[in-house]
Amino acid sequence: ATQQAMSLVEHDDDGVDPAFRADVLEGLSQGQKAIPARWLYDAAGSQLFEDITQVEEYYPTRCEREILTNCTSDLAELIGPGRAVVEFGSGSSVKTPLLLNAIDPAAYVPLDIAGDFLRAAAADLGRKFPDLPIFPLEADFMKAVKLPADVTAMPKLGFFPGSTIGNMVARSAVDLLRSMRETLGSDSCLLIGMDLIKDAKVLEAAYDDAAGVTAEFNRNLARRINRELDGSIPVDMLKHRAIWNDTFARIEMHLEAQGDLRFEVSGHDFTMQEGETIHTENSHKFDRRSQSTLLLAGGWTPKARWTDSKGQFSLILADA
Ligand code: AVJ
Repeated sequence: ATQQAMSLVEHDDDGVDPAFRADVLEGLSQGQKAIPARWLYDAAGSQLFEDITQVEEYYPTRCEREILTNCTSDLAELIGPGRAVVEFGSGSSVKTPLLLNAIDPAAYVPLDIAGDFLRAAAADLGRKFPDLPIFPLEADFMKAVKLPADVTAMPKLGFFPGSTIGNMVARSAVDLLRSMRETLGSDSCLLIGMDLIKDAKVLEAAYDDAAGVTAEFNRNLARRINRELDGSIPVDMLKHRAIWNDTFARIEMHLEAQGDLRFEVSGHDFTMQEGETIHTENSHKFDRRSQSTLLLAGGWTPKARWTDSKGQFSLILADA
């Protein structure tokens, strides 16, 4: 049974999250313009991301699904039944049934910042699992969250698939892992997807697909700014770029000005020179050791690890 979604997200009278306006105005005022990646996920952006998971070049979703399909008996054995599964950034929850079927949980708490998307996905999952109590929570998982009272007594399993942890620089990733541990408790465990370092060509193709879906996903951020923050960004003058940064072991997404631009956002003037970029996302990649280091720094002890048949992606189970 799916409960009514609770919301921990603020909205102004005009329906805009004030943190969005603050992040955009501050981010566009910096030398290297940069906007935090989480603002890519409004309803349109969340849908575009779902479309990305279907394109040939974007391997992570496929690989993670392969892993989840093949490790179900391991998961049943290592995690066991009766846990409350808390999914951070649940999105469309397409991978969730694989996990829920494997471990027989007592409750499911999907947590996402895109409220409408969250509600639709939770209702959908409720139809697939009619006997499972579902408590959707509209929240920014970067902040510590208070879980619904109904699940506080249950042991928790955090589920953080998709390598979303890779969106954060190490220091924020460690903060997040620590706050997850606080949210979930000291008898919890965490099942986390982490993408692996590989050939730069493969990575750049995954983040700049031939059909241009990722480009639309990136440009949607500029459209969202225009829509919600009364902006005049000439979206068609921004080119999508996906660049492998080897020093930081990450793919970076940028929006590059195709000419000298001037525009307004919320009554503030901004300019971009031709070639200047807005940095819109980092997607860090890992190897086995950097994964362990990050998890341990965040308070989690790796316990089991699986990769797909091509060794492109990994799923890790860790104990609090
Ligand atoms: C949803 C954060 C896992 O980094 O691979 C996909 C987002 N950005 N293509 C990723 C994304 C461009 C995705 N995560």
